Amino acid sequence: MRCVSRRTFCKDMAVGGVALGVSALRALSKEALTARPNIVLILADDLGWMDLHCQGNQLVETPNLDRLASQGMRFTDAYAAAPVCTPTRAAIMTGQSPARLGITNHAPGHPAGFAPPGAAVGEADNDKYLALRHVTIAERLKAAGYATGFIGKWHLSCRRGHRGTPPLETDLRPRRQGFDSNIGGCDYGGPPSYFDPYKNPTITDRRVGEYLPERLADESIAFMKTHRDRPFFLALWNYAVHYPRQAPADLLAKYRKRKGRGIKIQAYAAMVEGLDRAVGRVLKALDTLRLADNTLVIFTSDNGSLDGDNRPLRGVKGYLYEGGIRVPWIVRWPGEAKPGSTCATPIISTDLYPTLIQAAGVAPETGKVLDGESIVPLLRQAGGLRRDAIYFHYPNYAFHKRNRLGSAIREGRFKLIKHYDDNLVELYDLGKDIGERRDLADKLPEKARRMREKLERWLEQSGAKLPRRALQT
Ligand SMILES: [Ca+2]
Repeated sequence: MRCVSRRTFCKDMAVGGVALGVSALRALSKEALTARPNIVLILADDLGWMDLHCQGNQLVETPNLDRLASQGMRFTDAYAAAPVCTPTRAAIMTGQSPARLGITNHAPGHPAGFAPPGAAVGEADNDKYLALRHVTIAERLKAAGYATGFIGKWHLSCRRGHRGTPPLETDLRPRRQGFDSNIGGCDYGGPPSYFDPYKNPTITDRRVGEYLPERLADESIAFMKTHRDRPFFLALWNYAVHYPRQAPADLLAKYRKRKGRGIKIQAYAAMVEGLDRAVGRVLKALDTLRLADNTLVIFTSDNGSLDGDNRPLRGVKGYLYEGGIRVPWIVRWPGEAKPGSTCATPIISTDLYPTLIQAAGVAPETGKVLDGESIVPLLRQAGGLRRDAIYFHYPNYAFHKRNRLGSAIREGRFKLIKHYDDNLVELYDLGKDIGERRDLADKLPEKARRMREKLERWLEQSGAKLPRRALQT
């Protein structure tokens, strides 16, 4: 049951259902004896699975995140809950899937029923913000005594599309969802510029020339200093590496001549290292403040890359192919997660909520359906997960992309994508074909039928909203 290899992962999938009871009990008693860890949850925006050096990118340098991986566990088969921003962020905050939440596209998205010219199906209806009725991970941790700080991009308070009806956008920001403080979090999908002052109403003293990732690092360090004597939960949700593609001059110069596999756009590569540099300062501050040993650090991304070289993965942000949803995911938890280890069990954004609940020793949820599952047993190499599949639902059109509306299931090494325009499926063996080149739906019809039925059952149980027929003929 050790979480080290793909072979082990398949074993986990087969026997995980029987094994959890004992390990969960053991885990709880251990928590009762351990002081509550600080939690630093670092999210990158639009950072792809192949964008980091420790993920195999030979041309991009990310020494700080590489070091973080060497000090903790790197998940090779980690997924964003959605191929775009807002639904993944909602899933992280609630532990519920975008399908169940009814938040399936980036805010503000299109009006319900929207279909690009010639499309066969129109979009499912889609909520454009995270309603206050949801109990968030920040609210749970705050109630348990954590100091809670939000710094960066929120993108869960968008109000456009709900004009004229309450609530106000300002009433949907992080401070109304469990965070004591908020710097940067409002309805912005991305800054107009990373260097110039912009109208983010939560940053009132921006200085010309300041690089936003560095500023967010400064604010994170200040938050940790202020709360160093009590457990804290810091959500550092970077705006980088979302466009516009802007990086410090020295990094732009460094990458200007760099060409080859791993770099599609040089300014983007420079920006990835710019993010790494800023995150490195936050990690260094944890050392300086002597907090690192009792701090759980998680680094991941909200969806696949738009501007990176995603090879060998197929697709980009906005697609249900691996390039749209598979993301880097690193966890450093001294004394709990083995340094330099990797894990190939598929995990997904919705797992963060129950993971943090367990890590903090907070009482488990009652009366709430959680779609995620705690990955603490994987971190401790003490067992597998109960579930045998993870699911995706994207019944919307991404901006600037001609994606097909679909849903997907990953079960073991296989992945099936269902399309709503022609009602057909694609089936891939990711174990042999990570690039999703060989569709096996015709070759393995029985497997395809069974996985399709399982996916459809899950959609029904989740109350997923389905695409409509296109409005135009
Ligand atoms: Ca994003």
